[in-house]
Amino acid sequence: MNMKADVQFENLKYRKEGHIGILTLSRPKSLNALNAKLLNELGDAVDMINSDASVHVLIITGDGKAFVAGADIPEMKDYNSEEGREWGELGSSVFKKVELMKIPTIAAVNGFALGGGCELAMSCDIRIASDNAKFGQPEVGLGITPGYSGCVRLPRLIGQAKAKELIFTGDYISASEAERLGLVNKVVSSDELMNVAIELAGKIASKAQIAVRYSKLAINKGIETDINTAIVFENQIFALCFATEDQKEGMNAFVEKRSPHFKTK
Ligand code: DAK
Repeated sequence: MNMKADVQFENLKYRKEGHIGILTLSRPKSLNALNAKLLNELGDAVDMINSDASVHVLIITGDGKAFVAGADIPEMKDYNSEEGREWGELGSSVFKKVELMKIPTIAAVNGFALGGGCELAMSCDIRIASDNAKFGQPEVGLGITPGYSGCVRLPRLIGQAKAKELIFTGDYISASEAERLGLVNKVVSSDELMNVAIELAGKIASKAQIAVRYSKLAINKGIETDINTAIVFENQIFALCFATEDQKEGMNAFVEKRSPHFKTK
């Protein structure tokens, strides 16, 4: 059992390295399949991390040979439609929480990212994959559709045609193919995965955090809305930066030819 503050987890491990939070999904005997217990814990962990101002970037990864091999098939197989609805709402709300975290999130995909696992990775801002990772939305082979935004996020990331091919066939793709399609940012060896993810997180954590978070907000809102509204929103967000100490510090440091010391203020 892993314990942090007053939150206890059975299926998650959580640790911090400086300003970086590292959350590991840990049901390795079931390839970290998402059951109700794990989904509830993931939601609690996100709440906990959201309330910790010292965490600037979150990395989500998996224990063992999978990132997440999907939703827990034995757990859901006998659900009636009401139970299926409740369970679907639980997962959707947790994934939405991940997407809406104000801090940047990085999925360090260490193996299978299938179904709900691919959807969890897509709920993160950036995906780094190990070269043995596999991605796919195999739901139609189980008689269901992707239910945690696969039909929504995958076409936005890789385009409709490829998303439809992957979802209609249930085929798995390699990490390098996922990189080629724009589903993952970078592929590295398994040994290097966490180092690369931590290095990337560290680089982000060294910048002005309010500006990083505003940028995330402007990108996410911009994608959801029409271009003119998105540009107005971006302009408002840009203007707000001038109310921060970090903007003064960043620009003064440039003029004074020194490194900035940001305070997230
Ligand atoms: N659920 C539960 N257990 C799983 C699992 C899963 N998704 N995937 C693997 N496991 C378990 C296996 O049953 C096995 O357990 P034991 O038999 O040892 O007890 C253990 O993990 C190791 O798996 P394998 O022995 O199969 O390992 P292999 O390396 O041979 O194969 C594999 C790895 C990933 C290719 C294979 O395990 C596999 O095909 N797994 C299923 C992948 C899959 O179909 N995933 C998609 C699940 S569907 C919804 C929203 C979302 C969803 C549904 C509804 N609503 C809004 C209502 C999401 C759906 C999904 O994600």
